[in-house]
Amino acid sequence: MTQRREVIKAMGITAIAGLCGVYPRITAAQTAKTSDSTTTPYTVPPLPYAYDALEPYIDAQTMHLHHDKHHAAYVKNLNAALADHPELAKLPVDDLVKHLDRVPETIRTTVRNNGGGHANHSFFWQVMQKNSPGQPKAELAKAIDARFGSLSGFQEQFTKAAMNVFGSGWAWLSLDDKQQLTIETSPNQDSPWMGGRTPILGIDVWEHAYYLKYQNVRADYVAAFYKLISWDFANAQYQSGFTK
Ligand code: MN3
Repeated sequence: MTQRREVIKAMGITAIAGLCGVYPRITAAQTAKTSDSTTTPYTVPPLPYAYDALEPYIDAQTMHLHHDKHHAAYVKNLNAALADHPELAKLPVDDLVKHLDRVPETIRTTVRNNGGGHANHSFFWQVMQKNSPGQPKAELAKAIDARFGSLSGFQEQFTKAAMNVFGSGWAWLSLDDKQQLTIETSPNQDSPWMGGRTPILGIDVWEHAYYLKYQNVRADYVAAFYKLISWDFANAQYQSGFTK
C-alpha cells in the first residue's frame, strides 16, 4: 500500500514539476527518449541491440523480461522514492548511488536497492554485445595480464567469484581507489560505485538473469557471458577510472 501511495504521489508531483519546468536534464546514462522521459527523472535506456542479439547465449525472452520488467520496476520504484527529492533525482544514477549518505535515511534502503538496480542494469546492457571480440586489447589487456597472469587467469578468478555469490547479486571487475584491477562481488543491487570504485565489467547472477534458459546451472551462464563481453566498453570504463 505504501508503495502504491508513493507512486500516486509521484505522479502528482511530477505533473506539477513538469509544468514548472524544474525537471532535471536527462543524463548520459539515460539518453533514451521514451514517452515518459519528460515527466519522470529516471528512464529505462533502450537496449543497445535487438532483444535477440545475444542469442544463443542469452535468449530474447529473458532479455524482454529482464529489461522491460525487472529494470523498469527498479526505475519506477526509484522515481517514486525520490518524488519529494528532485535535487537527488537530477543526479546521474551512478553518482546517486555513489553518495547514498546524501539520501535521507527514511528512503535510503529503497534508493540503494532500486537506484542500484537502475545503475547496474544500465551498465550491464552495455557490457555485452553481439559478436564480442573475445578478448581485451590495449591498456586493459596489459592490466589484466599484469594482475591475473593472463585472460584465462582472470576468467578463472572471475568465474569463481560469480559462482560464490550466495543468493542474488553481482560479480565485478573494477578499478579500486589505488587504480588496481580487483574482482569483487556484491549482494542484491549493491555495486562498486557504492564503495567509490569504477566497474569495468560485471555479471548479473540473480536467477532472473538466466533461469529460463539455464535453470539452476549458473556455471553455464557464466561461461556464456565470456562470449558476450564488449571489451571496447570495458576498456573505455578502464580509461575513465583514471580520470576520476
Ligand atoms: Mn537483473
